[in-house]
Amino acid sequence: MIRTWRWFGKKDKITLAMLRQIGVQGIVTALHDIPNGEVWSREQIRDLRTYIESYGMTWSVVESLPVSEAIKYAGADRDRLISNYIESLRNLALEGVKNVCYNFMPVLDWARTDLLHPNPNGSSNLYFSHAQFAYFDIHILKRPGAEASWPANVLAEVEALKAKMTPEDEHNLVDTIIVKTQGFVSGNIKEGDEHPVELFRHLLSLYDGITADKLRENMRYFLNAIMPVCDEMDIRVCVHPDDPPFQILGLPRIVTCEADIEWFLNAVDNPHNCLTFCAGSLSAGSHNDVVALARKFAHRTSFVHLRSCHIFPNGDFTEASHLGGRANLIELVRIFEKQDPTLPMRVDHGMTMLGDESRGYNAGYSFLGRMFALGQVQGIIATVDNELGIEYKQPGFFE
Ligand code: DNO
Repeated sequence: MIRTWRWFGKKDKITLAMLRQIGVQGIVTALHDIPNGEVWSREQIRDLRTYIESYGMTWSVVESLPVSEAIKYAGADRDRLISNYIESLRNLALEGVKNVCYNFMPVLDWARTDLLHPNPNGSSNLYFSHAQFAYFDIHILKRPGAEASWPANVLAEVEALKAKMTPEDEHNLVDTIIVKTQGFVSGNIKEGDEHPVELFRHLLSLYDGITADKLRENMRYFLNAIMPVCDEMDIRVCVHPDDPPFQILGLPRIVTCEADIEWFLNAVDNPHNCLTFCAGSLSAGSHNDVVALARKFAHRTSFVHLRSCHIFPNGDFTEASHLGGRANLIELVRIFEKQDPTLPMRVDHGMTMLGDESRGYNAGYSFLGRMFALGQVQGIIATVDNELGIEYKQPGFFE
């Protein structure tokens, strides 16, 4: 697999010169400054592409070309937004960038409740607590019907939390769930937005009456509309699974399991309609056998995220070591390397360690923690390549 790295553009504190030293071959990025729904011009794309190439790397994958909410809930201007999307895809392809990740999660992209959950070894990882999330849902967001949507054991934990949550804890929980995890992935709410909770409530209301089936129809409509440009320009678009892969906040989520993946691949049965195989997101659901999913869907995967989760008995999950957890990265590398050794792969998230915490990196996107994980994954790839008789080259060394 091609070793890639999610990089947030020229303002990223982690520079391309740094990435070159640690074996990164390809870059995963987006035009983060362009507002959601606007066209990415050819010039802007070229500028970033040539900058990446000046460091001897290529722009391997776009993550993400965001799908506007109105496309997901079928708002009045969805056709205009889809035409803009098509134009951006064409401009990307004209500049040679032909692998494009997106997601179809309504309102909230990925969800976590703690960004610095301590590990026994003194580092920290991201964490999702059902009770904390339910507390946010019931007592902060005050979503109608929220209480009825949580099981009794979680409600009991929420009651216990109620006795000890301070206003500061509540502020941090809001910041974690709807601000810090969202803004930098082109989410709806950014640092500095006023009244994030009110804004969030408004966004949720846009989905009143949108069932999972309606959302599926809207995804099919979107995919059918973009396939012609993908066919013409040979662009692979790859949906990112929902993270976590279960329903939250009463919103439908439709890329969570084997049946869901099968549905969207068959609904628009075109080799350009692909999957981002995010082992981390999929492994956060106890219903998913990640290795079995990889075996089944490797042929329609155009981008791989390597990460692994550990699920606790109460359903909470944390991000595990890249060599541990439920995902079995060693077997995944075997499957994907056999499928196509040129598939772009990025190490997803990593421990926050050895000072990462004070450097202001985006949540989950530490430098030392991800570098550590990339070192581990490069070792797996080199070993698997040796098993398979594929030549492995570590870039950046005299041969
Ligand atoms: C978080 C990521 C997601 C993902 C996007 C893809 O770290 O897993 O934000 O990149 O949803 O569109």
